[in-house]
Amino acid sequence: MYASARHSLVIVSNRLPFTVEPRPEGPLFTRSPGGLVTALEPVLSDRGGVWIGWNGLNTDDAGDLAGFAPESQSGVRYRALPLSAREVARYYEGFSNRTLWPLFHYFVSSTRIDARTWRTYEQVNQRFAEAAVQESDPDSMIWIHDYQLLRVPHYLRQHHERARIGFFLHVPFPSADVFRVLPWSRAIMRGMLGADLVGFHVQSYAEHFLLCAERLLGCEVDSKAGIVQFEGRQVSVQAHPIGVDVAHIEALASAAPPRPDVTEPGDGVAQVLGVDRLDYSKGLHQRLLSIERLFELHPMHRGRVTFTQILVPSRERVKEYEQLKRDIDETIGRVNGKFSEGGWTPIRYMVRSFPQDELMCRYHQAHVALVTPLRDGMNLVAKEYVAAQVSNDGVLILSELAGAAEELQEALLVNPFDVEAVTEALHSALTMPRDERRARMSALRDRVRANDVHGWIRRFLQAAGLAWDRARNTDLSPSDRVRRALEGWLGTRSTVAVFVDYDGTLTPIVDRPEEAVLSDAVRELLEQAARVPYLDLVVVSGRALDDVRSRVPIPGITVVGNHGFEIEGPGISYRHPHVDAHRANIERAAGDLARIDAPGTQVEQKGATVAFHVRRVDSARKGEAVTQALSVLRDRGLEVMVGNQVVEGRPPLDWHKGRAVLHVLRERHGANWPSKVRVIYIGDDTTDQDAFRSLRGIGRSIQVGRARNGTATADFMLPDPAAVLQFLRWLVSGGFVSPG
Ligand code: GDG
Repeated sequence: MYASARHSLVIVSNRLPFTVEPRPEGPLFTRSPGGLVTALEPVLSDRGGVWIGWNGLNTDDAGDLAGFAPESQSGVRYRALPLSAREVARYYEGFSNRTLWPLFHYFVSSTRIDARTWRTYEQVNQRFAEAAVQESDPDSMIWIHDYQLLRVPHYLRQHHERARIGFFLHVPFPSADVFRVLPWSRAIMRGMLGADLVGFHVQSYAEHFLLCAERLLGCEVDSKAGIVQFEGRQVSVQAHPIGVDVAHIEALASAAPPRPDVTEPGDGVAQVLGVDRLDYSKGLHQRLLSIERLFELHPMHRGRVTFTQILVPSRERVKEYEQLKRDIDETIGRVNGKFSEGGWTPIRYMVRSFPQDELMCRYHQAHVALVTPLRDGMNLVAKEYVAAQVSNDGVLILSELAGAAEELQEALLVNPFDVEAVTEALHSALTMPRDERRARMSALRDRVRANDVHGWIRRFLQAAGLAWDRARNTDLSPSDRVRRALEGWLGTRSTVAVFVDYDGTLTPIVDRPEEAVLSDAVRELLEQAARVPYLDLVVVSGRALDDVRSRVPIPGITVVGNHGFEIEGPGISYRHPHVDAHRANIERAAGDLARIDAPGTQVEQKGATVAFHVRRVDSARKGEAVTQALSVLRDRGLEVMVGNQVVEGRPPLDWHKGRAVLHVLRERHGANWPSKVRVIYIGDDTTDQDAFRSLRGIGRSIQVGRARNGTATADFMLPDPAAVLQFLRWLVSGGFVSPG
């Protein structure tokens, strides 16, 4: 039935698809209604496999029953993961529902930050992963669902590097600035990135996630392709909007009695319907205020419109939900008290669950559906209402902050916080001509039909299989390799000192040295780096100090110029004590070099040192020009360095970039800096090799591009400045800081 049917399927979700009630005659299992369950079970039975989850009881109250699941039915096995009362309180009610749920729905101020609940969440996620390992074979496809299990992919990957893992988030993934409020945001990113495919309802959630991978972990990200390079694998990140079981809903709705037409005055009472889990994200309070405003601003609807709200109780042990229920009771009482007349009550209110056929019948009967969550991953009620409009009638009012709004553009889209706008949308819906209703609804129905829940499952599993193939077929990118090698080492000190060369490392090599300017991306990153407390950033160059300063005008960054003879930065102002004694000699050498007769040469007088550039000299004459320069510099008693398209003369003092680096470290962090600081030096030039040598064993060095003399003295290699940028981005992101 499904394309990737050859591998057995393991579904891992917080809840199993049934409730259990202890009864004296034995436990009573009641299957949960809902399209996802009915759509997944045939796939499970077809492929063979198991569904792992919690059965809703806890071991303290229910003992062994908390680990109980019904016997296998039609080839589907369930495995119940028993949780203690304390685990339920901390993992489920705590971290899942008091931390992740509000944060992911942008209720930042209601988000609890509690390290104890996080620890339990970790432990329970680990147990889910262990159960999945036990229930799967090496080829199984493991599909993990939702925000309660964000760390499970990581634990599974740790156990089995080649496991096939898909993860789907049913709630929104918030923007990076909101997500990083969570002290464990990086651990959660690593958790989700354990999967081969990370799926979201809509593109904007996928985009938020990709940005977080880049910002928080410093991963290389291809946003267009939806690929994150993570620990040597390519993780696919995609939008897979969930659908509903359209055919089933249509069948139930078609069996319902026809809906009365109420377009003309005196036709009867128009029905407006709301169906939600009792949750503060669903915008219930604002919705009730919109109903109240409707009867105030448009009295023509009094006696002619009834709003029915169905509320399914949920998370009753979480305090915020009790308060919400009280507020709703109060508001409904007030509105009904204000407007009820004769036999008419404006708001009808039912707090309980209905059988699915009855619910679909109510959808069908409703002239208008009011779906106004303040934030919602998708919102299935909107799609179910559309599917139930078998006569292509009915008007959907939908929050633009629900994921469903991305697909259901023909609905009346509203901002759910704008009470009067919702009121006006209601008025338009109730007075909308039939032609417009039909035009909108038939377009919506086409959309909902094209992506039903069966298609969703098929596409997700196919995409997860492809993502697994892709993840396996890649080599590590160079900067990933370096990161992986340094990750553990970096995480063990509180400060990281990063020395980075300028030309050829931060900027690509150009023909004229004065044209080497920082790109906006590098400059922004360095500015960011300068603000990161654990980073000590130092730019090192053979250029004169003032020259480097003017190219890197970023306060807080230390600059080493003239191959180390000049240093300036917070708390340091250094000039080699003997350098001035050689100044006149350097000037004379510069004069001699200027007289070398070869078009394209360029002499750079840098005060403490002098450089003779030959990049633009015709290749036939280059060798001769270099030989002449070498003899001029030697005649002047200077130490000579041959770099990339450049010959340099400097005072014959035992001083170089390596010694300058050690000087900076001692000045800044004290003589025992190696016990406090991790040091990385990144450079492309021959002169950088002095620093590589000085740091051997006490720091790590990275050669950019091929080493000029062919001997690699650095610990690692990066191909070019673009890879350096990626690597620095990762350092700035703190991606190596250990989780927890
Ligand atoms: C999460 C995300 C995302 C409601 N009352 C009854 C009943 N229901 C069913 C509805 C619908 C489901 O419950 C509610 O689904 P939603 O999508 O509206 O919301 P959440 O529960 O918050 O679900 C959400 C969803 O996951 C799927 O990915 O869309 O954004 O928050 O199917 O029909 N069903 C029955 N009786 C009721 O009284 N039988």
